[in-house]
Amino acid sequence: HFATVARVPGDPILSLMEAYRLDSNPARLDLGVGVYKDAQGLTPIPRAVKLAEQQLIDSERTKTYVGGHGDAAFGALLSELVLGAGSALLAEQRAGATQTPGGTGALRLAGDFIRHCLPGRGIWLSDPTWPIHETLFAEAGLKVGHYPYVGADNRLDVEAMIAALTHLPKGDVVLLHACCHNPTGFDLAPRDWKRVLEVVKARELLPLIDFAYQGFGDGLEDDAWAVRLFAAELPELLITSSCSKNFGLYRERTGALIVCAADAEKLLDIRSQLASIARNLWSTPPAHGAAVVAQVLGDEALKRLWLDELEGMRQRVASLRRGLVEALAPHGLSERFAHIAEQRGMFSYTGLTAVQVQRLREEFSVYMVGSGRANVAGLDATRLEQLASAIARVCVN
Ligand code: PLP
Ligand code: TYF
Repeated sequence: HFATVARVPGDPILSLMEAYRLDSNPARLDLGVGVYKDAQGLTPIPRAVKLAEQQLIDSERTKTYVGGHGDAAFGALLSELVLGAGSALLAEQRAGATQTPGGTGALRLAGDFIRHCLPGRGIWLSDPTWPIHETLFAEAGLKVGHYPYVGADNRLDVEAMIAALTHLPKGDVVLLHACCHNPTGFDLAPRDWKRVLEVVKARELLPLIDFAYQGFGDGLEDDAWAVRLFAAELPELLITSSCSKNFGLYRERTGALIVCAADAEKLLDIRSQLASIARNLWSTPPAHGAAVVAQVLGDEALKRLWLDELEGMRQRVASLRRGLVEALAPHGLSERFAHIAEQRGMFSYTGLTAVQVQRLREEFSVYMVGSGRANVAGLDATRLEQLASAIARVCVN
């Protein structure tokens, strides 16, 4: 049976983790996979999460299945976090969350929903985007296309993006990154979002907004600005929300697909479809991470603690961005890399070429993705000069 099964390459981003582990150079730097790290290079469990887990151990009475849409308290609290506590959509019961295994599960559920319920619609991704977007929607059977996002000069090209969106087939789905664009770190400004919204309305596009880094850009509320603008201005919207980064729950696979519909009745139709699709994918979602999030968001003190910790992560990355640009100044490179301080979230499209990335790895044990994407959170303040010198070396010759 299995004789014809060939081997395929592993995930290039996750493989970097392994290569880094095997590197014995004490000066090695891991700027590869997109997980937050603290100054010690660890990916910590937030204290609020740990406390919530301890409370759950004591209070949990059953492990029986949760329903197809998952933990209802989690769904309600996460929807508020994303759409805003005073959201009219929530009051009108026009928006609802279906709990999924991480943001990836939410994306796959959205992909299958589009193929089942909106047949013939293509999905359009930014060029570049998170590589899993490319394969996941293709696997879900959708026709995948691209709109320009970052130009050859490694700058956000809003004009090219808008021009391309203007020509998309009416009714197609456009995937947008809510904030902290992966892999580039280049985010749309509010005026750009408003222009995108106008094109979405004119072409009757359906936005699918991937929200994997809420709290890592300009702050928890500011990062939701575009999502809330679209939710207020459009009758229909899909949002995939991930708790992996902002709650540090990566391996607990915690996220949701939030659907905004024209009215409460239509939302129920859509949710019946989502539960039916999810049944064939994972039946019911994993409970633990969602219970933790519900515990944190539902408790004043835990929520305050979590907000502080999240803000600490955000500020650490922002200060590392500024620090790296400063450290590049003595090498005459601060202007060339000024964009690193302007980008948002963990990732930076540095503008380094594949050859330079390879040299950084082979000669300096600095690990980043071949596209020139660096996870800035993998740095620490005492290593900025080391990295700046290495970058200077590969940029000069
Ligand atoms: N979307 C983007 C843009 C991401 O970078 C990630 C990262 O992991 C995800 C979705 C999926 O997150 P999760 O780990 O929650 O599946
Ligand atoms: O882009 C990243 O690094 C994160 C983590 O298959 C990730 O989003 C990378 C690859 C993958 C799953 C998660």
